[in-house]
Amino acid sequence: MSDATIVAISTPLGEAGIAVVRLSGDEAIALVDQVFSFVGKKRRLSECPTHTVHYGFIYDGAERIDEVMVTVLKAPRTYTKEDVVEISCHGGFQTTRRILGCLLKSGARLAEPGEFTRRAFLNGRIDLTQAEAVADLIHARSDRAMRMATEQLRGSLSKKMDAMRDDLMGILAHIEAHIDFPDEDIAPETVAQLSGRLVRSIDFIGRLIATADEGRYLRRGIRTVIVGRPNAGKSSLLNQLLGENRAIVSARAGTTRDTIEEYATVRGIAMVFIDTAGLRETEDEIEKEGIRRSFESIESADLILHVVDCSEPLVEADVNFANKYANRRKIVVANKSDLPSQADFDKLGEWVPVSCETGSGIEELKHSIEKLFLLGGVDSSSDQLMINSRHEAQLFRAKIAVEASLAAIGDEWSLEIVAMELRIAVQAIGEIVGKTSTDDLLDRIFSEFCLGK
Ligand SMILES: Nc1nc2c(ncn2[C@@H]2O[C@H](COP(=O)(O)OP(=O)(O)OP(=O)(O)O)[C@@H](O)[C@H]2O)c(=O)[nH]1
Ligand SMILES: [Mg+2]
Repeated sequence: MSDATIVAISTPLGEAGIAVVRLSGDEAIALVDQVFSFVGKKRRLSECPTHTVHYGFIYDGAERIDEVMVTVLKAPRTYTKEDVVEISCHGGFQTTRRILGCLLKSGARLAEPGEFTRRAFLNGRIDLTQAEAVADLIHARSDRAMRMATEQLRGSLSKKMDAMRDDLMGILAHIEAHIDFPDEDIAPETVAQLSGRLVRSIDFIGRLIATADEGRYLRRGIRTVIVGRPNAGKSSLLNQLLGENRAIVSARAGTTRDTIEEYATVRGIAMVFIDTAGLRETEDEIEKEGIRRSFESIESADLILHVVDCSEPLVEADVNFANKYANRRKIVVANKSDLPSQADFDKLGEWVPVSCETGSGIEELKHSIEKLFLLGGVDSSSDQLMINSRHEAQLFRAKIAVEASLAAIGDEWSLEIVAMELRIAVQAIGEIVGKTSTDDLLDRIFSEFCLGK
């Protein structure tokens, strides 16, 4: 199966100026030769030098389908390290589908999502963290997310993993040498020196694990739920933050029944805003379900924007809500600041006065959000490395194993235990870059890619 020549439309389906149909595999050039003809002279793509572009037509039998530019890329200096051909054609549902159809008829197989990148990994051009960075780059919704992905694609995470793995393997070799010659005691200064290296590894792994949260925010966006009592102005706030009239706003309490999710970038940070149904006691079945969904969104949110109407006196329900979620990342939005204020909101925690009617206070609110997630976190200008949840799980395994080997070496337990734990750590770190990987793991990673990548 992996030997087959694969083909896919690599650009989004739809109407566009151009689209690209891409092939990879031993037969890629020969297959395109069957359907492509040069303008004027009789030539074959297989005779053309690598990394060249050619003008001509695609034929389905005798029928001319499209006028195209064909790029010939011969192994190994290609995306997959295999022969690759890219056909730039007119972007349109019909042209791209017909060209794809011709190539399938000639014997190419339709690529699975991420299969081009999977081949780049299997053929050793990139490692797993770099393959993941390709997906991160495609999905990046902010400048910072893009910079992080570019950095990882360049191999900076791989280099750090390899260096740490090498160091642990060096220690392991040392320990194994002593296991092979049990008569010689391991010298105390050697134990001290090896312990020092283990402590440094643990510290380094810990610092990497600490980047997981921010990595998640950058990749998926900060999930921000907008909650509060009916009519507080939640939907008005969503519209203000998005800069468009996305949600229905009305003076009737209980307008929003279902949750509404929208992406936006706030000061370079990718955010997902979720407008919810106002929280209150109700007998209405639909509204009840809406409120259940509001609470569900709160559970999975990274940030809670608790909207209160400052023209009304503070009510018990808002105080209870604030107490219930006191240990969550939360900002109280005191809305309707254009009206005379009735209350003091200090009881609710950190609050920002805002008017969704005039737009005043919105910039201050954005600043508070930025502060909550960036200052005190990782310095945004220096290290762009941020791990993902898969890396995090492996690093946890590695950290526990290195800690166990450190305890064992210190307590002069059997060196066998030290060696066994070190092997677990080396294995866990190796899996991050894909030194060892199962088909299941690869399926999981590459299924998240788009078709044609
Ligand atoms: N004066 C004033 N009115 C506002 C402000 N923000 C919202 N409103 C009004 O308050 C009412 C309710 O606004 P919505 O945004 O629909 O409130 P909501 O919290 O989404 O309400 P539900 O969906 O019913 O829970 C509307 O009549 C808005 O025009 C504000 O800053 N100042
Ligand atoms: Mg609403």
